[in-house]
Amino acid sequence: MNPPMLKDFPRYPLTFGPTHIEKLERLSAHLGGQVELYAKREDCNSGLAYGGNKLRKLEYIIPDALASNADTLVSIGGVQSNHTRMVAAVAAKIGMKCRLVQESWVPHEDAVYDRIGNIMLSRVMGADVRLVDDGFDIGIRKSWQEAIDDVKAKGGKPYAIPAGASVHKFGGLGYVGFAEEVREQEKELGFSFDYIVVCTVTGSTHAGMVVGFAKDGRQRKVIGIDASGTPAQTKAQVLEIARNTAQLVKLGKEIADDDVVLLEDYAYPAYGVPSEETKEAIRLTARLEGMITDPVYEGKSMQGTIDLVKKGLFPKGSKVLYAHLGGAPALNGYGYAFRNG
Ligand code: 5PA
Repeated sequence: MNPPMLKDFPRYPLTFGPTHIEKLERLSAHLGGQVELYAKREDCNSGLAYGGNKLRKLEYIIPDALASNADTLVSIGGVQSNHTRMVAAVAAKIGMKCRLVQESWVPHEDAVYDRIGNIMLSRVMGADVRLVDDGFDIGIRKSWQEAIDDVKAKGGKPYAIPAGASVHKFGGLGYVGFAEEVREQEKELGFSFDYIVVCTVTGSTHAGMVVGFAKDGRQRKVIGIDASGTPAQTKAQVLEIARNTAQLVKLGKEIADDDVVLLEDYAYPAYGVPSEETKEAIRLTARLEGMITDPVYEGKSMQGTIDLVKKGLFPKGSKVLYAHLGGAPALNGYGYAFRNG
């Protein structure tokens, strides 16, 4: 059943159901034990090609795709995009074709970067994968428009899904549902989370959470960790999606500029390129918790989480929920960086 805020929207189930919340006991203790860290495992949310945050969003987009009588899902991302892998999986599951534009968003060289991990999975699932030489940009892209036109020219019926499923009219709904789900789980746990940490790039994950948590006044407790390296554009996109989504779900409250908290300190040196500190955060989380994060997104938000605990940003006794949004397949593209562990 849909949560109350989403009762008016059709949902096509792609996930197992509510995602598990687990305490990161050893990581919390390692960081001094003053703050309790928990992870909500969006990375294990489905049997579709390793799952991840895009499935929550696509659950509210696919009914529209089916109603449009399309036969081809068309989407876009970087070479190691998790989002395009998820679109390929969903297309396979619902029996549609899939056309993917994979741009050169990441200044990263690894001999097999375009052969393994996410892009390999998309190819295995039968997507028509096209590599394009354009650089990083979270906005609407010419290459994507051209792919849509090309599908049409060849007699197909495209259904267009933008980068990260974010600036789609229903792109923010899935993570409104996340907030509603957390509220239900908090009743069972017997406590509420003081902060929620989320990795932010194309914006609809963060935006949906802002709207969902605005219902109980916690939107500023959602701490976005920018991994785009273009935080002004990302913040503007989060705000726009949050405002559109608030209208759609009839939130009945305005979303203020300051409701979007986006920390810019962890995206360096560039989108898709891990810093030494990001790599350290990935190793630490893997060695203390057996939990795998990636160099593009979740490793950066984990680095941010660890740094904020160390700096004392979270008051003593705080309960912090780290949203683990998936992305581990991309780790394969960084074999050289982790060649010694
Ligand atoms: C992505 C996105 P948003 O794009 O909704 O802000 O989510 C950021 C994010 N964590 C966080 C993981 C594992 C992600 O994959 N990935 C994009 C992709 O193409 O994969 C949209 C950029």
